[in-house]
Amino acid sequence: MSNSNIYELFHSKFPSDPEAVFLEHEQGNLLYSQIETETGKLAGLLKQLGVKKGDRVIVQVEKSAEAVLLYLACLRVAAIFIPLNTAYTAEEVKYFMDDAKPHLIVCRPQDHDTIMASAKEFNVPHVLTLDETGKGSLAEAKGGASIAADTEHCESDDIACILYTSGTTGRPKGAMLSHDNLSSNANVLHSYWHWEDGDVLLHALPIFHVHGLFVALHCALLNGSKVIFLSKFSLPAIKENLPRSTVMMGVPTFYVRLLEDPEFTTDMCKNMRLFIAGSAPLLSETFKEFENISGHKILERYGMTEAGMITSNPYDGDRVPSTVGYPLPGVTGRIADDKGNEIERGEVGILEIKGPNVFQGYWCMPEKTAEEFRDDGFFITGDMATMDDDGRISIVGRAKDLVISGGYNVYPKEVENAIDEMEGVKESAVIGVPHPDFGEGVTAIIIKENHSNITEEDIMTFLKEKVARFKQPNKIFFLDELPRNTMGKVQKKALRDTYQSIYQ
Ligand code: MLC
Ligand code: AMP
Repeated sequence: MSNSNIYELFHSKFPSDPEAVFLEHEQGNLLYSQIETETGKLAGLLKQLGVKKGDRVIVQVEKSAEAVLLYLACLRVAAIFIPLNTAYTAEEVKYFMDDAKPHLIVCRPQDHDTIMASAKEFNVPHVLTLDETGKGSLAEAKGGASIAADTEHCESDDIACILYTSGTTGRPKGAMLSHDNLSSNANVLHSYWHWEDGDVLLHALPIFHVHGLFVALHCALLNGSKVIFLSKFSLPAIKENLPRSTVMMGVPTFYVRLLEDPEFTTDMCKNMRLFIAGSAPLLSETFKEFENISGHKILERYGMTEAGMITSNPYDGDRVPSTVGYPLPGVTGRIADDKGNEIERGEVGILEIKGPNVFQGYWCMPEKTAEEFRDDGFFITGDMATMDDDGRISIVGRAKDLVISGGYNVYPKEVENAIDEMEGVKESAVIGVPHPDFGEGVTAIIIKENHSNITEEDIMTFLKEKVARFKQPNKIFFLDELPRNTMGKVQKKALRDTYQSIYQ
């Protein structure tokens, strides 16, 4: 019986050249020929710590080559890898610990004491540290571990990763992705985007979400490509490395920022084959301006945590701005009404999808999982979309109350819940309105309790400990009351209309 562990797929594609570079990073080069031994050592350490198949490993660390190796090592021992955004606060991390019940947490050295205290509370057996240069107690312990040479056998539906995504109720849900979810999507993207010999990926995304971890790294691994692995998005580093790259993936903010830079030129893109955008809507002005300056039509694709990549503009055919292209091979999409009935082509409805990329459900939340699937197995994305006669899809809005800021999802309910806990606040509404850099800016409208004199500053201070920085409002407004419809529901559309120009 063949092993469905996705590490085996990657391993089968490693270049035979012993000098082939996988990650070119600040500390040097990680070669493809080093992956097997280095992940073998980490896998040995994981086993020594008692991490078994199906055990959860939470990782909240800065981007580094060692963090990628840790991910691959977790795959090798068939542990369930749970990456967390480094912006999450200690309070947010506590929730994930309690929910996932990990066997091991790997965190930044500066977070060790706080994480350790929570780990004791939730009976997490082990906590190790890893910094941005690859140092920490993980590296020290790895030195003494024996190498695990094997890669654990996995069935196609065994869970490889859990990625947390917040929900409209404000309670994060762990989306379980199987080895087959990941490998089927990686294989499709690798061929759909025509990866070729000699491709070099410029990687500036974080590696705790689908885009930077799965879409970007998996494609490069399947191609045996070199990755120029930047610790984060920075314009000088991008400009320096673009001439040596052939593929870049980014959220729309990357492209907006490049366009604002007068030094960004056609010449800089002379070796580039493909610019890809996703995670948030790419404005058609950005698409057009980028084409004028770089000579490249950005290829926009659409996806989500629960399903990896779902649709893509074509590689050879028309890349049409403000559309996200066609369902990827193997994925079926339909535009449905709120009962799941398919509606006429061209009409706006909710996009529902089915395919090997669709996740296995939310961790320990069977009811929540059931709510998001139709009886015939289609997953309800919560995105409003249209489909042309030829099957091309455009995302035109969201049925779910969600703000996307710089490619990060912010669920208003989660921020409202945090604000409403504050003394002096009667209620709040959080909305997203157009923002020139982040696409949408998180904005809070607050109703104070009678006689309260809380200020914007008080609220920002209060939120600092509660929610990640990117979820905190960019602006706060006070009103006497929230606009409501006859059913008493807050009219967020009216609020968005009122505040739509505040960041312009
Ligand atoms: C940073 N800040 C943000 C922010 N990112 N605020 C709101 N939204 C964001 N996305 C805060 C910082 O903490 C800082 O606060 C201030 O804004 C200015 O920071 P900056 O230095 O200008 O921002 P920067 O660090 O450059 O980050 C911006 C960014 C980054 C766009 C490069 O957010 C990023 O890499 N985004 C990618 C997200 C991503 O990978 N999404 C994929 C999800 S997967 P202060 O107070 O310190 O000034 C998915 C599925 C799919 O969605 O389809 O792909
Ligand atoms: P996440 O849960 O972080 O994976 O975010 C997924 C959501 O991002 C989707 O449900 C969409 O709302 C949004 N999204 C991703 N790609 C695009 C895109 N190209 N255009 C519009 N929205 C997108």
